[in-house]
Amino acid sequence: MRRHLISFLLTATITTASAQNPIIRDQFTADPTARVFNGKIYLYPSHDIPAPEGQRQDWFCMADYHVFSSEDLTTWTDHGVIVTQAQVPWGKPDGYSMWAPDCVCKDGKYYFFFPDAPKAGRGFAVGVATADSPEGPFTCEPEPVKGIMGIDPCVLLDDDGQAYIYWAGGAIRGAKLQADMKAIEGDAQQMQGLPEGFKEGPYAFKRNGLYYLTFPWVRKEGGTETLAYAVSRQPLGPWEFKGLIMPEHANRCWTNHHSIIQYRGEWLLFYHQNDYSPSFDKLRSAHIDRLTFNSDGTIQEVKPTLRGVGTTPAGSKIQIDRYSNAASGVSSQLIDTLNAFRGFEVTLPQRGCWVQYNDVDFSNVKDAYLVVCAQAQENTEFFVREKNAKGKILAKVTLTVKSQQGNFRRDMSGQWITLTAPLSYVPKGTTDLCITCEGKEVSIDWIQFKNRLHYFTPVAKGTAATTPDADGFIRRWRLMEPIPQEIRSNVVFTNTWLRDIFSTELAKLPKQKAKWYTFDSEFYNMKLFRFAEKYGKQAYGNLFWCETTIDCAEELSNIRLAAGSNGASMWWLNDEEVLLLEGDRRMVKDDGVSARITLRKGLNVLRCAVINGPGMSDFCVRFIQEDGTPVTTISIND
Ligand code: FUB
Repeated sequence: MRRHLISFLLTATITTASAQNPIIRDQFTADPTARVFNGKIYLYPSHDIPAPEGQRQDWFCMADYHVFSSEDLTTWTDHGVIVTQAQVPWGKPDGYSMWAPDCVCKDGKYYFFFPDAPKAGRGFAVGVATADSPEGPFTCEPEPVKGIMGIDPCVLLDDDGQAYIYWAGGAIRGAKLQADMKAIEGDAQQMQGLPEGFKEGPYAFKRNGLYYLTFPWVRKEGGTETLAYAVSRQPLGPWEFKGLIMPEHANRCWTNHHSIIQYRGEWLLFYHQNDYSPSFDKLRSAHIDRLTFNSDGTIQEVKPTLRGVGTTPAGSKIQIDRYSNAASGVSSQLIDTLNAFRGFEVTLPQRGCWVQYNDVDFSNVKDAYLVVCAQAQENTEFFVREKNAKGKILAKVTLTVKSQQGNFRRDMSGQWITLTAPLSYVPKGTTDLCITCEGKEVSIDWIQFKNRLHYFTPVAKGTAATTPDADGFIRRWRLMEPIPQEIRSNVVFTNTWLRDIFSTELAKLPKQKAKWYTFDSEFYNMKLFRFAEKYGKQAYGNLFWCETTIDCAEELSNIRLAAGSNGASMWWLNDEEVLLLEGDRRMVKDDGVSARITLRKGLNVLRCAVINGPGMSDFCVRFIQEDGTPVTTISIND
């Protein structure tokens, strides 16, 4: 039997999207089938594309399938293409008919069911591709499933291991699947008890012993699709029609297509809309909203939201244009109609307007400030508050018109302008935010709570010893508060000038009354100018004394000290000069390397002096072996 291996490695550029609705923000994703595998949500949508030349321009056009996954409903990873039309042995290589798929896992194997146009004949057949992982690679069966002519396959795995397949094509049909999942058992049956009117996209599931058959349904002449459902005590019906899950889309997107899963205790409805293509509804995007069951098993109608589900980290770009709730008059629109994936902005037209964005997680926000991407035509102000329009103020953002274009939309290079504002209050845990307009009209793309970089962490007395990082860089240092220097230009850093100043200052060192601080650097290089900014009198024009104590279990001979500094520096090991980096330098790893030296068994003191005039000061240092590999087996004490 000829089998076709579809290698996802060829196409998998893994990208992530931090998403509300639509959840995938760099391509079109219709007919979203979600499944939970190994504790993660996997999403198998159709992949709408604009029709290439020679294809019908006003119809659905799909050439392949991607799979996406998420654990938090907010960040989605695109695992790349899993099946393409050219790789389906029985499919038309240029059919562009890879409509709504499904994927299920039985006995550790993944079965991906998909419709496609067959090479011979008209209409659609349904194929299966199998894999050992939900991300593929998938291997296509050589023939389509016999007895199924139609679209939108969906598989239900019952508690006893029996699988059922449902599909559409004129009516909704169903059948048992054979144990190998590749053929149906017996004849297909038309599902009974469903309402009159066009139906497609069946999605079946079981909850509390009750079978649910859910489907897009056109309930009235000239209407568009709703999502509806029926229930039964049998997997293949007859069904009792119950009503709507979601009414027609307000913007008249003709199709809707969905799936329903339970994940971490919540029921979720995946469906689609055409937000990124408002004037052509064959380019659609997947959405998620919460779904609620009544105690009698009936389903409450779902109101589509822009916000969708999931918690948004406060440190990410919070797309408040995807709001949970807003005052009347507030609108959300595409930023760039020629590039819809650029996203949306929300406009608050006047004072008193507000927009609410729910479930923002502040647990990782520490010592932060606010960054906003916004624009206005006139001077204005908006506040970021907690919970609602009367809530506690986190930040006040003032926009003052000053750019050459007369607004804030773009700077000279065409980028949106970002502004920052201090925070007067930081909420705890997860909470809702509300933005209130306090002046004239303002449009906002996103807001973000950004933690300040700390560069280094103070080390308390008695803290356990540390080690160099994986590359051997020593990150724990005692720093003396900087000694300001009158240096107008770094051209003075000649050998004799440096020797003179370093020996003078070294002689004074034992009597210095200056304060010492011990830090672990967050980076491989110790950013001395940041230290000076925080603890010194000036950030530029300083001499810095830096020391560290190295504890060696054994003597290490024939090693070298490799250092880089901005600007000049001198290095002593156990009071012996080992290296001088002279001249006006940038900090470069291993810029200067000492002669062979020895780290003795026990404690060793490494000291350096770094001097710089009008520039940012930092240094990095490590010990290297004869062959250039870093020494990492030493301990660093405070
Ligand atoms: O995506 C193409 C077709 O549109 C699907 O198969 C239908 O369910 C409808 O969503």
